[in-house]
Amino acid sequence: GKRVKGVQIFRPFIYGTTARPFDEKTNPKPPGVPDDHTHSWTVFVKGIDDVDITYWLRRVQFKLHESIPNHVRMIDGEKGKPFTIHETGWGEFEITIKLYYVPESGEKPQTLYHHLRLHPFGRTEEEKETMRLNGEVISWTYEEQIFNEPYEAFYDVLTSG
Ligand code: SLL
Repeated sequence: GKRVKGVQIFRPFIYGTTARPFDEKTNPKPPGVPDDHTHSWTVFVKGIDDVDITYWLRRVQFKLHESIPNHVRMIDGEKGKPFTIHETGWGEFEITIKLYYVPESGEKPQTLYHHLRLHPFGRTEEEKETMRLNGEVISWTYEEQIFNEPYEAFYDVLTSG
């Protein structure tokens, strides 16, 4: 196919993790979760305000720490749903996130790295205290996917939404 010359298409998305400490009142530990697990967490890739992104992103591979059973997970896109994994654990580590685009795009997969945060962090004590009080550690990155001179068929997909 032909490429649309001189055109760049930007699509915003968010990736990252949200973690919550187990707590009898606010986040009780489900049965079967190992004793040494201290947190529940999710890792995700999604559109801003949960807008659908599956028309350009086909699937996402999450590579978790090797200590986690079945640590390489492939998630296929479901329209309007985030690409997400829910887990429990005790430690922080780097997650490898590989984006697979729809076939019309002709794009190679792209890899992102994200550090799972379980413990409150920030530049100031105030930022940490806010996370502590909210009972939630949010580590999100806002990103923009750039499609450079997309193929015509893909350009139609990107712009017909
Ligand atoms: C650390 N370098 O020592 C890191 C490794 C690994 C975290 C953290 C296991 C979960 C499970 C888990 O939380 N691993 O057993 O499913 O802090």
